[in-house]
Amino acid sequence: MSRELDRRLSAVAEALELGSGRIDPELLESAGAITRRAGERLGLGVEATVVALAGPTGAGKSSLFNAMAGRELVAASRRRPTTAKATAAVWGEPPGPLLDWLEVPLRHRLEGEPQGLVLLDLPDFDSVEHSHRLEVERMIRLVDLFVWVVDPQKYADSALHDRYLRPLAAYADSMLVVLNQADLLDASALAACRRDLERTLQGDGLDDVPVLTVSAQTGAGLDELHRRLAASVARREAALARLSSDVGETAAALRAQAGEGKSGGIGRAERAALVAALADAAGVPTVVGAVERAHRRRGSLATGWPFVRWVRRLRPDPLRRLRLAERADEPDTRLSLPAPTAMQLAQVDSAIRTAASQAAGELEAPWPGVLRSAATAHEDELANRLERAVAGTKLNTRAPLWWRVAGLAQFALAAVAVAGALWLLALVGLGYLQIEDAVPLPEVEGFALPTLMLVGGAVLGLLLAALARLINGVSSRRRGRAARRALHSSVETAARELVLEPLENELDVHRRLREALDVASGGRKLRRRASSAPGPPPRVESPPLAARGGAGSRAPR
Ligand SMILES: Nc1nc2c(ncn2[C@@H]2O[C@H](COP(=O)(O)OP(=O)(O)OP(=O)(O)O)[C@@H](O)[C@H]2O)c(=O)[nH]1
Ligand SMILES: [Mg+2]
Repeated sequence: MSRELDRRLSAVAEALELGSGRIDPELLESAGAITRRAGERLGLGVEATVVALAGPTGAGKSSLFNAMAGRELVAASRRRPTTAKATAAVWGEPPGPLLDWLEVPLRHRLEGEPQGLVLLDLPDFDSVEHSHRLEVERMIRLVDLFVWVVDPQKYADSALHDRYLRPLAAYADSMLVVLNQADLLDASALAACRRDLERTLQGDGLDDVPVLTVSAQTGAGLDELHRRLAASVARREAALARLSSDVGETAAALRAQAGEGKSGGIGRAERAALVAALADAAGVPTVVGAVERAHRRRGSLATGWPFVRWVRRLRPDPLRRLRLAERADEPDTRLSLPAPTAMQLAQVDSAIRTAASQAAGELEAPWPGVLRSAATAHEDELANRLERAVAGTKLNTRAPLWWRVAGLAQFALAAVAVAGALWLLALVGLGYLQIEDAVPLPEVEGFALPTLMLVGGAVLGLLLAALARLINGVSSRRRGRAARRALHSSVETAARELVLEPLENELDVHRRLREALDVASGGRKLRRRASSAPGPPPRVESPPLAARGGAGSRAPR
């Protein structure tokens, strides 16, 4: 049982770590305090069982304490309130460290059975003395068994039921209710009183808690109380049962924050929409356009008709203008892509939020918010990261081999045309000198060779340029598509690192948190919740259990 409790405590510790920064910090803090205390109590061993006598003033706690001890250890009187400090009666060797941990300085050692019982006489919780109440609530967090001592007048006291019993319903296994001063009633009145008390306890969600009727004055019923306490001490399970309830309640409170709904996931559509929005904002369409135009421009410079190439040269290279050309030399130069528009930024934001809410699925608060913050945590870095993604993408700007061949052919055809032109010019000069007949004029199929050279060179050059232009048009689009694919994959990597992985990480945290809390609750929660009807569900953060005073101000859910 102790090993099982250890396992559940580790699970709570893991849950606290996972929940840190995600779920209600106040809840985490009180859960941390409860588990720390549980670890401490477990570390002090279960050889001793700490039983506290708690109840309203004048119920007879001190009288009962003395009666159990068989000696007048503490003062019991008509003065209200009487007891101000907790006192311990210890049967057998006093467990020093445990009593130190309980911070009980007043200790009495008793001989006899049951060895290992540490009985505490507590102050009242309902007197004018605020310190009494604080002391009671401090002890309630620490002891292994509560014996609630009531009397025929005060058994239905609302402070007792509202502030203590009902909120502690999860600790039913660690409780006993003693109706003291039984000697003041006759048998039928006592039975009626007891029935009424039991009904009230049922309303508190404490149906299974044993009720004993005793008289500290006459000693009636004390044997039964003694027997029960002795049995509990002998089993050495009271501390573990109490701690188990602590851990179960803590786990249930934390589990409520992990929600019941199923988380979603990040589907292909959200991923694609996100990448598309990011690519758009990163200027991918601009770059793709530049790749296409640069290819056409370079192609026409390499293969176009040589006599008009200079026109192309007048316009700048689109890739160079974006500072995307020759990136290998200076990979860190800033690109000069246009900044994203407000519309593009809004689309990125909306795509991120859609992905986050898709990931959240049916999860309840705080998880949609947690996921949204995770997804948007790196929004500031996005612009830079996207620019680097674009700049770092390898774009194919190599000149195809055929450009060289076509370029040489264009050069040759231009040379032929120029030669033809010069020849014709020379003929004109000779004609002017009236000696053209001195040089024979070769003809081909009836056409003069120089004319043929000029016209043929020019026409073939233009045809070649037109054909090359056609081919370059097709391949520029192909290069554009390849560039888009490469850029999208770079943008997707950035999206994964800055948006999707943080989201997946949170989903993983949530899954592990639930698993840890399922281990931590150890199956107790469901059983108890089911049986505690018709009363309200136990308040986990009830004042006596909260780690700090004032924690009762928080709504339980
Ligand atoms: N008749 C009768 N009187 C009792 C019994 N138990 C206690 N008393 C009396 O009730 C009065 C209060 O008893 P205490 O033991 O001081 O009560 P307490 O619960 O310790 O009170 P605080 O210390 O003020 O919280 C005393 O006068 C007791 O004598 C009982 O069983 N029968
Ligand atoms: Mg007392």
